[in-house]
Amino acid sequence: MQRRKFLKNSGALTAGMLTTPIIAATDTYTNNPKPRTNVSKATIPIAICTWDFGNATAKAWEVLSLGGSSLDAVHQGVMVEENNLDNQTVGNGGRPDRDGNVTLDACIMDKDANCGAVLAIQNIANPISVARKVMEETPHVMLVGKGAEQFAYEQGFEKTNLLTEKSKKEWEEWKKTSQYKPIINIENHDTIGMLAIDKNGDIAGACTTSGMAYKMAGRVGDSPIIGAGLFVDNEVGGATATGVGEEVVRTVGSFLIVELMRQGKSPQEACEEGVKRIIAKNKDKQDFQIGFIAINKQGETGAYCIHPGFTYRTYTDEGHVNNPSGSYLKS
Ligand code: SD4
Repeated sequence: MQRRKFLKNSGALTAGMLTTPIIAATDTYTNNPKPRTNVSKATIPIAICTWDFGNATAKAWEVLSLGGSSLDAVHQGVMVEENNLDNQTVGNGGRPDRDGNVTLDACIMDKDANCGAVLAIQNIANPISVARKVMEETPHVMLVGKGAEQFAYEQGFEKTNLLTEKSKKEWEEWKKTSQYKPIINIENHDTIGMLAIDKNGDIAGACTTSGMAYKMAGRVGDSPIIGAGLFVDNEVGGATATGVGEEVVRTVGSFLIVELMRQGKSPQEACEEGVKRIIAKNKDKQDFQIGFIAINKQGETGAYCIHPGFTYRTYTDEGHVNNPSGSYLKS
């Protein structure tokens, strides 16, 4: 199995940016808030993302370091991967479904719990931008398929052929031996989920993917589902997921991680518990990959992933915290 990197990229200190402890706001949902104590000094602004996407966090960092909002940071950050034709699991150049159509999923969520999503959209290179338009220009949260595409054209997005020659050739090869069966492919998971806190301490997140390669037409995973692939509560923190979306949807994974943080767990503890709950519900399955990343209001981060065969990976910071393009964690 080719080893993949599961990354936690941290935008961090540069000149003029102070580390300011952010005190968790009082929890308005319970009478017994448990803000974490004894946390290390917060480092904000900060941007983290799944996998090995240093260029994406560098872009997010650029926005944050100029005083931009966490919403703009995650939006522009994940767009780097949507536009990266070498990334065959996100945006333009993504692998198609089993019928040869590239269908994309994305969602975005801001500090005020505004959110927008597009599901199974075709012919649009930047689904995250359409998701943001859904959030900002419509009273809705989700638009799907043809409706999402139509909305995108109305908003001025261009029709783009997303199937690159490379992805087309690979799909044609796949058809020769696959017997046209959707596969739970374990090594084609490079969805980008990104979380950021800006200089005001406000949190936002974004998640975008072409989903599983050669999926059944119409299949949607967790990535565009608020609560599953992404969740932000500006009083507590944010989380986003990568891996087999069906498992994340079943456990409402990102919402779960944020709720665990609300109850007092650190982002790392919350990510680990989220993954372990999924494992516990899948004792008979040994062949899937799930990962979560999280940040809390104080600027602490966490990341946890399992790989096929249930090898747990606890990731440790490699220490590049002063590098805007991020510290990262390896499998
Ligand atoms: C999905 N969660 O569609 C996505 C796949 C993924 O990296 O994470 N790929 O199920």
